[in-house]
Amino acid sequence: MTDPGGDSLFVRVPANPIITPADVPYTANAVFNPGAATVDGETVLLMRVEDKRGISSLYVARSDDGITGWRFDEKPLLAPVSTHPEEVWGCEDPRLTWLPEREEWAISYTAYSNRGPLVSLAMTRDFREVTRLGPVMPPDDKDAALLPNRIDGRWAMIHRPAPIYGGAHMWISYSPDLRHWGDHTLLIEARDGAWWDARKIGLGPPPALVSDGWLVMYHGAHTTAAGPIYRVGLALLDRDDPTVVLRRSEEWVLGPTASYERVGDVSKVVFPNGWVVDEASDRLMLYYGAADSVIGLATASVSDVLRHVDAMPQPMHRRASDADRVARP
Ligand code: BMA
Repeated sequence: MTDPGGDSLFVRVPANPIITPADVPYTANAVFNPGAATVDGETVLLMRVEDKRGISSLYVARSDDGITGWRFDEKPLLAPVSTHPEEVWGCEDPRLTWLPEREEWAISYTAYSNRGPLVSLAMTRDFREVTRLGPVMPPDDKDAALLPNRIDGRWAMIHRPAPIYGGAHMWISYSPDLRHWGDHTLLIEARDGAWWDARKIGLGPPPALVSDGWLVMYHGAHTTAAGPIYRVGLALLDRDDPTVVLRRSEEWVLGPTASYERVGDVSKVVFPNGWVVDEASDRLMLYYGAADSVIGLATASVSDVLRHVDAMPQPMHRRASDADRVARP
C-alpha cells in the first residue's frame, strides 16, 4: 500500500477537547501537555495543571477507553515542594516510560527553577505514590524522555538543552544509574529559516519501539510575526544505536487547525507529550496539549504511520555530528 500522506495520518476524535479545566474537581486555569500510560488495562494521563497563580502541578486522570469517562484524582501526584527548590515555579510537561527492568514508570518532567527550566526524574509503580530522583540536567533543558531499556548496558535519555548559541536541538545522553549522565550527543538538529521546525525543536512522547526501530515524534516551533506555531513531525532511530537517525520528516504531520488549538493561552499550539502505541492492534492514541489550555486526542493506524515514515527522506547526516565533519552542499 502507498504512503497515506502526512496530513491524513492523525484523526482528531469527535469528543475533542477530551479534557478541559471545567472537567476537573479543582481550580485550574489550564489542563494540558499530558503524559500517557496504560496501567492495568486503564489509560492513565498525567496532566499538567496550571493553577490561578500560574504554577503547574501534575495530576492523574484515568479512563477505561482512553477517550471518555475520565476519573480525576483530587490531589496532585507531583506538586512543588520546599525540599525541591528547583520546582519552585512548577512541575510541567511529564513524559512516562515503563522500565521493565525496574518494574516501574519513569516520569521525566520539567522542573521550573528560579534559574530556568531543568529536567527532573521521578518513579512510580501505580501513579498513586511517587519517589523523586531529583534534577538530572541543569537549566535550560526540557522535553526529556527515557528509553525503556538500557542500550549496551546504559540508560538513554533524549532531551533538549537550549544554549544561548545556535538554536535548541535534541540531544541523547547516557547513564549507568539514571542519576549520572554523560556522553552527551547531538541527535536531531532544528532546521533553519522558513522551515516549520526551524531553530527550536523538542521531543514529544517517549520514543516507541516498533518493528522498524525507535519511532520518534517531535515538535517544532516556527517563529512568525504573530508568535510561534507549534507543529509536530516524525523521525526514526536505529534500534541498536539510537544516535543514528534513519528517517526524518520534511513535512509536519499535525499542526494547529482546530479552533481549540488555534485559540487559547498560547495560540496555535499542538504539543504532544504522551501516546499509546500498539502495533498488535494497529492503534496509536496521541494525547496532546492544545493552545496551552486543554487536552486533545488524535488517533492513527500504526501501520499507516510506519508506511509514512518509510517514505520519509533519509537524512544526509545520519549522525548529527557527521555534519561537523562533512561540508554541507
Ligand atoms: C514550550 C513548553 C510547553 C508549551 C509550549 C507552547 O516551550 O513550555 O510547555 O506548551 O512551549 O507554549
